[in-house]
Amino acid sequence: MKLLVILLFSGLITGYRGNSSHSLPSKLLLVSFDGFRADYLQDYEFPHLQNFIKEGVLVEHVKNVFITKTFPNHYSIVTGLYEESHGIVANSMYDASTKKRFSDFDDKDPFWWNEAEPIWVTNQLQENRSSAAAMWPGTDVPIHNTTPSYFMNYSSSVSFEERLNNITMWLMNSNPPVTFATLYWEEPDASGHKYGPEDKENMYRVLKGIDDLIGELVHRLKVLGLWENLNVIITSDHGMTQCSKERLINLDLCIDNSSYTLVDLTPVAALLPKINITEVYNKLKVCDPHMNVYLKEEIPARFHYQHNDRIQPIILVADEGWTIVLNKSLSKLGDHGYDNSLSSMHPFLAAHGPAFHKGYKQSTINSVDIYPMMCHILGLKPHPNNGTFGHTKCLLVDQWCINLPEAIGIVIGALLVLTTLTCLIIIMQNRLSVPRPFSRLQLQEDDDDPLIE
Ligand SMILES: *[C@@H]1O[C@H](CO)[C@@H](O)[C@H](O)[C@H]1NC(C)=O
Ligand SMILES: *[C@@H]1O[C@H](CO)[C@@H](O)[C@H](O)[C@H]1NC(C)=O
Ligand SMILES: *[C@@H]1O[C@H](CO)[C@@H](O)[C@H](O)[C@H]1NC(C)=O
Ligand SMILES: *[C@@H]1O[C@H](CO)[C@@H](O)[C@H](O)[C@H]1NC(C)=O
Ligand SMILES: *[C@@H]1O[C@H](CO)[C@@H](O)[C@H](O)[C@H]1NC(C)=O
Ligand SMILES: *[C@@H]1O[C@H](CO)[C@@H](O)[C@H](O)[C@H]1NC(C)=O
Ligand SMILES: *[C@@H]1O[C@H](CO)[C@@H](O)[C@H](O)[C@H]1NC(C)=O
Ligand SMILES: CC(=O)N[C@H]1CO[C@H](CO)[C@@H](O)[C@@H]1O
Ligand SMILES: [Zn+2]
Repeated sequence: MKLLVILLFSGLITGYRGNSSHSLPSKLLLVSFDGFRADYLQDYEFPHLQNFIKEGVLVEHVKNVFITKTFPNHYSIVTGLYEESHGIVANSMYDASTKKRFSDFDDKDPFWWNEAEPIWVTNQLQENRSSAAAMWPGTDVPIHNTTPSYFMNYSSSVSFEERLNNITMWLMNSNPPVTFATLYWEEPDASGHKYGPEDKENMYRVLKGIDDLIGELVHRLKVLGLWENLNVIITSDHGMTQCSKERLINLDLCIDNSSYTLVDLTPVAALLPKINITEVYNKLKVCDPHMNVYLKEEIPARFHYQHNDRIQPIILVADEGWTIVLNKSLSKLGDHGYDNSLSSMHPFLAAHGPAFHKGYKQSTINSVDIYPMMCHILGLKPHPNNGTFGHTKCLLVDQWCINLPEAIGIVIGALLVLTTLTCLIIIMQNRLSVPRPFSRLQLQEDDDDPLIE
């Protein structure tokens, strides 16, 4: 009896101690391989990534935000906001009131980033938590006067190994602990631009290289004992589509370049007219059938790309695979930036760790849904955003979720069971009530037929 009490008691204590580790804040590493088009996963082999997915979750298509460029989409992932709401509306921007310019080579003025608060800043405002970044647009800028506690200035010449080494070192040995970390890599975007996604031979080689990096990442996390407890999201900012020298839109053939200031060129051009806007608009409107021309006020609502001073008075949106040029030849065979409803513009998302189910696949989410999911995992209160937490519930172990097909299945199943039961009951009732008249009849027959025998 005494032994039993002791056993029970010690069981309670160890159980309590063991599982109190759940109250430690969970950790999340967010990884982006720039320009990883969703259907590369179907068209090429990724043994390491597929192993990662087998033990985790996959979202096959992430609907990203317009314009489908690098800086705007990376900022939407970490803020949950459309571009018009976070203020990074292009890789090249101009602000008329301050006359400031922004480009991916000149991006360190906090002015551009301060319209939103990225998750690494929010995470650090919580007591005893820090953030770390092995690059990600904005992580080397003091946004709301805060950089991640550990970060690298952007430089494309730092190897993946060094980024991986340093981010894992920061995840292991820091006080207060790093609970949110980012890791960014320039490929397969750079090669996608250079060769075009239809160059299977070169893309095969490049994408095999990406899969090897994912293998290295998982191996490193296992060696360091981080694999089981760290949540890892692998995703991207946008896809890539094939361009061609046969599909050029030459603005110089339509309008004199002195009548506007060009803020951004292709595949979404941003123009600030120097003369009467209507005149510029009318010339561009008839310029080329493979390009939509919008006054700022008439940009389609589905783009969520209108309500910001950094969006210029006229934007031109090229059709998929078309390139807007200024009397020049084509410089790249692949590009992105197009309409975000095109599936070629979509990236994927895979995730692994204690927060995620194992072996679950979902067809789609929006890239703005990633932010509320990450806040949930980290136990942070999200800022107002354009994402929907419910869209990611099926990926998470601590959420109860029924997706639409499942719900329909359950309803149909229940109906089937009910009808079967009803039928059975009716049949049984008939069986139970029918035999009596029968037996009576038989009896009567028996009674009436003694003479036959
Ligand atoms: C923060 O960490 C320090 C040292 O690790 C500890 O003494 C303190 O209690 C922690 N504060 C909270 C609120 O957890
Ligand atoms: C990575 O860490 C090493 C060792 O601490 C350091 O010397 C190096 O500068 C770091 N690299 C970057 C890009 O910060
Ligand atoms: C980043 O660059 C700035 C200016 O060049 C320098 O002052 C700062 O120390 C660098 N930060 C890191 C983390 O390397
Ligand atoms: C286009 O460039 C060529 C030379 O490269 C020049 O001769 C021609 O005038 C230019 N056309 C326009 C419309 O600017
Ligand atoms: C406008 O076009 C002319 C010739 O076509 C060229 O010399 C000039 O650099 C262009 N200006 C701008 C701002 O591109
Ligand atoms: C711009 O031009 C249009 C017609 O070309 C004219 O109706 C309009 O009044 C002009 N607007 C300004 C501000 O000059
Ligand atoms: C996106 O979220 C922001 C912040 O809550 C809000 O101001 C904005 O209106 C939202 N945009 C849309 C299209 O709902
Ligand atoms: C029920 C449960 O999760 N138990 C775990 C509590 O923590 C210990 C030590 O971390 C684990 O070994 C138990 O499996
Ligand atoms: Zn990109």
